[in-house]
Amino acid sequence: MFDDLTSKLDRVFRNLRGVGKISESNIRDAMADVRRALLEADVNLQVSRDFLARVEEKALGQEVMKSLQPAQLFVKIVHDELVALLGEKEARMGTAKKPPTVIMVVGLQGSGKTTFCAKLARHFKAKGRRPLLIAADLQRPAAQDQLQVLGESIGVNVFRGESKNPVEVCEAGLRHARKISLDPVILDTAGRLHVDDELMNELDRVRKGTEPAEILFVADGMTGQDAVNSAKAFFERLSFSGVVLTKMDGDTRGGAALSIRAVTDVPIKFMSVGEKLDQLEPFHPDRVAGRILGRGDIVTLVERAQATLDETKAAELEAKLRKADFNLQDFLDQLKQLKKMGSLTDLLGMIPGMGARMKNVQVDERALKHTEALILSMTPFERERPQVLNASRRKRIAAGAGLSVQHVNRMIQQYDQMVTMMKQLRKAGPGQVKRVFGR
Ligand SMILES: Nc1nc2c(ncn2[C@@H]2O[C@H](COP(=O)(O)OP(=O)(O)OP(=O)(O)O)[C@@H](O)[C@H]2O)c(=O)[nH]1
Ligand SMILES: [Mg+2]
Repeated sequence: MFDDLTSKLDRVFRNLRGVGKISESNIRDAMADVRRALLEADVNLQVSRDFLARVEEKALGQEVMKSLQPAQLFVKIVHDELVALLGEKEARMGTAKKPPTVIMVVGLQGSGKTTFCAKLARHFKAKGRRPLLIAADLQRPAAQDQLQVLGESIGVNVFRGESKNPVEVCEAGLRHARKISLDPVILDTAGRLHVDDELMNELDRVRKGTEPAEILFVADGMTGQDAVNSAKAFFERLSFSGVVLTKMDGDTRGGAALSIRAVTDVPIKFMSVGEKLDQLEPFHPDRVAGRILGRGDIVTLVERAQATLDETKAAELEAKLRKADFNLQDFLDQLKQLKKMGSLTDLLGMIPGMGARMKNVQVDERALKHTEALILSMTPFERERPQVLNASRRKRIAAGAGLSVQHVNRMIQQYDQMVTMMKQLRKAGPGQVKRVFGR
């Protein structure tokens, strides 16, 4: 997802880090590079202009140049503005005052409506609800069968009407849902290649007949600005309440994701990331921004560091997190620093590449004390060069700390794992993000 954009932005930030002392012209160069990256990602021109203006205002206003970590602060400004662009907070789904809640799904042909309807039904079913899918696409002969097959695969009822009129099918389906208490009711409507009056009139009639609490517009994330244009056209006729971005698993440049919210002012509610029915995610603007920046959630990590440690310590921590060749003394220091900031497992989860790997690594208080005792019983030489720790040295260290050789071995193993992950963090580029998030 966003691989290309991610690597371009990464290059901008790296360049900025590379210059010794940052000047206003460095910032302006960086802005120009960000601008190019956004345009190449097919972000709407006006959206991109407004975005850059806000970043520039903050970057020059917040005295990025005078800060201890100018490049880092610049990244944070870009991140915050990306989050704002993507919609700030996670948007909730509307519910009807009186059940069932009707969710009408609309969009262009092939955008992924039917697949999304099934995913959404699965999502609600997993939460203990009893959804009903209504096959209201009567345009294509196979459309109802497609929904039926998907519904059966997830054990969700699919309503197919006798009528040839989608409005009547929806109304009959709704009566059926009321009778046997199914909720929510998801309407899979027909798509067209282009927005036309016939389609819009039909959708409008369905809307009047079912009074949906939510109308979700499904936009093909692969199509960039085209998705934005069709969203605009749909919105004018059918003021929908939420956007769904599909095919975000593909090689999407990011244009649709970054522009659609700003252009329509409607929140993005879900993101589809594959053809399988469990590949649906509620849309979290902050996490998506983190992914675009190829950083897992390291921004939160740095913020937390800033809140807990002083600025110099935070800078040290950042540098060390990015440095793969740190020794056992650093290892101990980091464990102690990190401990101050909150649960270690939680923190490690924010580092790209760490979360999944650290699952089985126990970093509890007691282990921390052991680690400290073991490292203190080493000579400075051994702390600098853990590779010299042969059997007899390990035995001596264990005895010195009042622990067993197994403790030493386990500690070294953890250290090695951490070094490996630090290396991953260092090269955390787009490929990495893809691997970490599995898409
Ligand atoms: N890779 C990927 N493919 C998807 C995703 N969502 C849907 N698709 C595929 O896109 C194609 C079209 O999906 P449909 O759900 O049939 O789209 P639709 O909007 O209902 O199409 P019409 O009913 O013809 O208008 C199918 O081959 C889906 O498997 C996604 O998130 N990722
Ligand atoms: Mg369909």
